Amino acid sequence: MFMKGKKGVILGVANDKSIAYGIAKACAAQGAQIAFTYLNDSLKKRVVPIATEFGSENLVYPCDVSNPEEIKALKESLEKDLGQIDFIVHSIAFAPKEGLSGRFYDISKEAFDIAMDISVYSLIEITRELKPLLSNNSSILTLSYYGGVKYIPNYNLMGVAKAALEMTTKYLAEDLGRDGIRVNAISAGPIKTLAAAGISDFRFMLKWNEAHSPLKKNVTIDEVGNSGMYLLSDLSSAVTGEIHYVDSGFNIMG
Ligand code: 0WD
Repeated sequence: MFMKGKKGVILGVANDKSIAYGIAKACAAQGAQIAFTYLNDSLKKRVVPIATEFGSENLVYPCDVSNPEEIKALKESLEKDLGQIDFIVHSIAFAPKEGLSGRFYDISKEAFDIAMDISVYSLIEITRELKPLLSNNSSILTLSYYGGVKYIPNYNLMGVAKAALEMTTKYLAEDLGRDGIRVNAISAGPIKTLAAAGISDFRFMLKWNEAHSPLKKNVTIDEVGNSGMYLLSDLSSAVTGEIHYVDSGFNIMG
């Protein structure tokens, strides 16, 4: 029971295919108490049954991270219902469709700002707003992708956002280390989820990864979940600012 006695919040469950769901499953199996958020009413219908599955039916809150008021309200609700927390999972990203295909130089400033706001700045804002609730032995986890390090076809604007997210992880790790708060990212291999459906030719990415990774297979949300549990638990008490690849080893290939 590596998460026994630990309480936390997971943002970014859209359905039971979400990476955040895999992380919730692994943390719950190790004894964590988990609060969940949902983006909007149509996703609420999917998130409530998932929260119920983990005994968290009274710990489900709205949070559209593009709305600072909803982040502030989340802090109030968590404080009331959980008091102190020990972990935060930020499994959220969004880029307008125009940023995920076509010529890169055509991206509008509006699309760029939206992608950076929701996929990157939200990690900073959530961390700042929830920091008063974080224990001095806590862990924050976000999700990245290799397209933030190397060119990946069609990943375009999200690649730039992931590069910014990875550096945000490192600067936050330095800043919060003095408070006993660790900040890490998992760079996951491609997985068929709702968010992935927005990326043109995603099936090709899956096939390419499978064929060219050392393990010759794609990763599952359970595998990402297990690694996430490790980074959120005291098993990784000396690990911070890390971008941990859970990608069947794809990133080492030349
Ligand atoms: O191949 C993949 N699926 C990979 C995903 C490989 C490597 C990394 N990732 C990352 C994603 O970029 C993202 O950061 O993992 C994270 C989770 O993505 P996911 O599990 O693949 O996708 P999904 O199940 O769709 O969850 C992402 C959720 C949103 O779902 P939709 O599909 O409705 O956009 O992020 C949430 C939303 O629930 N989200 C928001 N939450 C709060 N406020 C917002 C927002 N404004 N926008 C999106």
